[in-house]
Amino acid sequence: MTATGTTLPVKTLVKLYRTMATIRSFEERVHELFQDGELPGFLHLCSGQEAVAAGVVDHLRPGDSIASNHRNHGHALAKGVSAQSMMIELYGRAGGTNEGKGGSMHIADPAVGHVASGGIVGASAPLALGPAQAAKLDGRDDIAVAFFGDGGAQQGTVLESMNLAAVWSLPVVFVCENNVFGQATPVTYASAVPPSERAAGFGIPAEKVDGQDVIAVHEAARRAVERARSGRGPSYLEFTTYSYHGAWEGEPKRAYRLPEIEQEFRTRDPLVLLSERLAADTDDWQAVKDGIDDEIHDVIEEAVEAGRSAEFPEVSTLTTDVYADRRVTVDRDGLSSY
Ligand SMILES: Cc1ncc(C[n+]2csc(CCOP(=O)(O)OP(=O)(O)O)c2C)c(N)n1
Repeated sequence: MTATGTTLPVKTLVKLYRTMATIRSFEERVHELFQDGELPGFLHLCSGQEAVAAGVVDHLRPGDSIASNHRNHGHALAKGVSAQSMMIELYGRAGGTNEGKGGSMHIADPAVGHVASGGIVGASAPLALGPAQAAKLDGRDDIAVAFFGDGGAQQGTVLESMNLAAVWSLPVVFVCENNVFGQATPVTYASAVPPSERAAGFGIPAEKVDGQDVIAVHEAARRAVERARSGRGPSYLEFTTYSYHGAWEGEPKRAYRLPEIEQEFRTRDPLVLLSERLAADTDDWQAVKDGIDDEIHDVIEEAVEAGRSAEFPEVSTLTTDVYADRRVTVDRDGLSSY
């Protein structure tokens, strides 16, 4: 059955709902745990932005790669990183995606094609070029996606990557999540033109799309992914969206976030929009939705229990799997001097 006004089958919409609801549940639970003082670290939640992760990543295959930024939980969950291994990582425990040594901002799992995330704003773009170039050199039709924000879009690294991707005709999709602010700076204060308009300067096709509407995201992403996969080079997608929890957890003042801007996005919440659509197109959506929500609730609670009960990493593992200066020695108290 095809949903009204789109070529997407209902089963695809239900899958997109499941992905978005998983991300929302994960993020809202992380928010509570941080408020309760249970989770350490620096957390950037993506509640409100779920449609971008779900709609883009739905087109990707296991061999495709993503590189993400500090607001990375949604991208990782959509790409198939397990909620449990992510939650263990947020608790800083062994068995997490990065063995408890990376924390929220560094979640990655190359086994499912999530090559890297990080707190260096604008770093995802050059990181995505690596797997894209490798795929091209190997003659594979795998592609890579770089996720970055409207702040990241201003970075030279992103612009240089766009240029190189165009020169080498790499299979990359640049995805700018324009959530209005880069920390407290409105995008209109930081960017001379909407970020996607710069793509024309590199000969890269671009679209600016409603990031609250997962169907619109999905359709734009399909065009960009097909272009990359068929060897026609990079594309740039700018999705307008909003972060409900602001820039980071524990951010002291959010007065810069005008209620009317927030309200505009909240009234067009991506999960609500899709849910209304499914209710109109199917007879039993409420029952299906309740079942999905219950399953997700259990998955997230199991992940929290796994995080709580996992052990902290052994001190002896402190310098494994990380770039470490050979002159640093480790003793029982942690790092000793050079
Ligand atoms: C290279 C670099 N410059 C500055 C920062 C500080 N910083 C952290 S998050 C952030 C804003 C990022 O905004 P955006 O890319 O729009 O992502 P958002 O947080 O809005 O999702 C900045 C400037 C950083 N981490 N890295």
